[in-house]
Amino acid sequence: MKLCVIPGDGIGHEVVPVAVGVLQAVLPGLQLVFADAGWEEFCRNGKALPERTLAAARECGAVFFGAVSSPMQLVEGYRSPIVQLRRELGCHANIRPTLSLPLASSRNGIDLIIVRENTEDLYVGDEQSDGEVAVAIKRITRKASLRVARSAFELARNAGRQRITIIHKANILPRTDGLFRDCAREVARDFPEIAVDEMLVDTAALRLAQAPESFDMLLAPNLYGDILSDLAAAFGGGLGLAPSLNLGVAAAIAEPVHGSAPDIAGQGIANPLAAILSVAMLLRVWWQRPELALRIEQAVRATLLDGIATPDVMSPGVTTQHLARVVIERIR
Ligand code: GGG
Repeated sequence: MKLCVIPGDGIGHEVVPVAVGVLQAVLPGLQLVFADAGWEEFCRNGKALPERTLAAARECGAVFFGAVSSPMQLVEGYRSPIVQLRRELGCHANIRPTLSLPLASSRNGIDLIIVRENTEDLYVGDEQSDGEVAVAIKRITRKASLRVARSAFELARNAGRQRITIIHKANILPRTDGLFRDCAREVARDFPEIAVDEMLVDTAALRLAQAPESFDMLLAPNLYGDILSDLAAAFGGGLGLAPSLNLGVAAAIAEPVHGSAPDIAGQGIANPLAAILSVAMLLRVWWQRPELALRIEQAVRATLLDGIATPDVMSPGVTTQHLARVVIERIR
């Protein structure tokens, strides 16, 4: 087993090494290949995703990506390395669970998964501007919509889930979002045991804010999935505890949902649990080792139950390193 480890920017350098330590506690034989990507790498060498990093990721198949700080304004030659990496590795589905956790969550009873299409929609950033008019292309294809829907329904079947809610805005965007919705409905016919409903994205945002426990799984186009999953994460204890897995046929990228958090980078207080829970997803879904994933998840839960967390969850909190050490002790 080989893992390509890309810490990226900011707190990626802090949470990724400790999450790798947790992974090694359950998988001691794991071979690691470290690689660079991100804004810091772009500033050093002029490429946010160097060829050698892409080659290492392709060779390993399993990738662990930390965080990236893409600039808020146009920088010639720069493209988001994580968006490129997801596309280059064909990771067409982004799986983002939110779970009520002890100590951290503001509500009980939440156990939902958002499956987000990962390769197209406005999120690819296909923009043009002449200074007066700016245009972004929202491209939705039948192929990508069917592919992500099938992954979502297969995941639902394997995880024993009951219902998938298809998210769209087809009343305003009947061609693009309508196509996404119709493809999801088409795939749903092959999974009669899973109930299907649909919801406009604005209604889904309201419902998520009011009653997140009422959802089981949500299937969404790229941009809506990005936004709704951050909203859902607020109930799971915030972005510091929100894991994700980018899933493809030949590769998977485990990736905490949070970004590089420049405001706290370098202080040693970043919450490593999103990164730790992301590698657990890699174990469960990609390496098909659910028993090892469960050991990590139970250790995280036990740590929180003991009242140990970083400052984003409680005050005074412990350091990143301290929290990871406690999780490893609970695993052993
Ligand atoms: N770990 C996910 C992450 O870094 N999120 C921030 C993000 O994706 N920002 C957009 C970008 O920098 O490309």
